[in-house]
Amino acid sequence: MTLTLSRSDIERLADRVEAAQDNARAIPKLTDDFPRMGLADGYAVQSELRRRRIRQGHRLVGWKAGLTSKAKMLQMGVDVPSIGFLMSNMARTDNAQVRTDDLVHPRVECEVAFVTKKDLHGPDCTRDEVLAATDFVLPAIEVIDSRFAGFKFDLPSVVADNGSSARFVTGARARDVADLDLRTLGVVFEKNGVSIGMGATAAVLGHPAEAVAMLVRVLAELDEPLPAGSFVMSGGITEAVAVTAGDHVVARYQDLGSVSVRFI
Ligand code: OOG
Ligand code: MG
Repeated sequence: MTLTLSRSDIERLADRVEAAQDNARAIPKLTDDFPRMGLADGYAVQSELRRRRIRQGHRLVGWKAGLTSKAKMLQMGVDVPSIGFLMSNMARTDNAQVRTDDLVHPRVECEVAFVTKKDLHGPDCTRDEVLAATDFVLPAIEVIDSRFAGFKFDLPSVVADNGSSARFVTGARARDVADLDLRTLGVVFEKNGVSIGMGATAAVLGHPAEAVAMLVRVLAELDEPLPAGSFVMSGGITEAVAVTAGDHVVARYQDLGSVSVRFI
């Protein structure tokens, strides 16, 4: 991947994204000022942001795949999957409260999360390798929050903003992939008791483990492995839905159980 940004531009853009994340303030998408920015530039800014978060004392717990379903690609107008990093301070337990004041314009997504028990790496990683390396899967909700005004962006900008990562919530029940057909699991997504979406896990690149394999292949381009014990979100099955304080969101999965989150 070739860069168009200089090292000082990468740092300047990381400053912008970091401030927008920390202050929950929307900024214009980065390509408005740097129209030649490409995907590699986006990942260079994201990697700089990851180094800063680690320096600040947060622990890298894993990674997320994003824009891995047609519903999400159509909603965001981006047709290439992407990845982002997940830090310890983004994690919330089942039915936790999430403060909306800390976020610009949060949205929720229902996703299957993987926890790995073997290292995965390399540009040829396959779905079967992912399944063999999976310790267990969990039902999850991702709370995304683009830092770009109007939740409008292009691929390089959203990658620089760490794939809109903000919070993630996991259900308590861990399941072995050998006991499930991970391709055909249904999910009903509800807000305040009303269905806001439903789908099946095949919506995610045909099989959610395919999204994890994609993520490992992108990590290989960044010279990063996916170590054993990593937590990985495989991407929203349905469209993301906006939430505000007072909302209660539940994802009810076939065979995986439910996971919920409350917004205050
Ligand atoms: C980018 C992040 C997408 C997913 O699950 O597809 C994502 C965005 O839509 O803001 O997390
Ligand atoms: Mg997501």
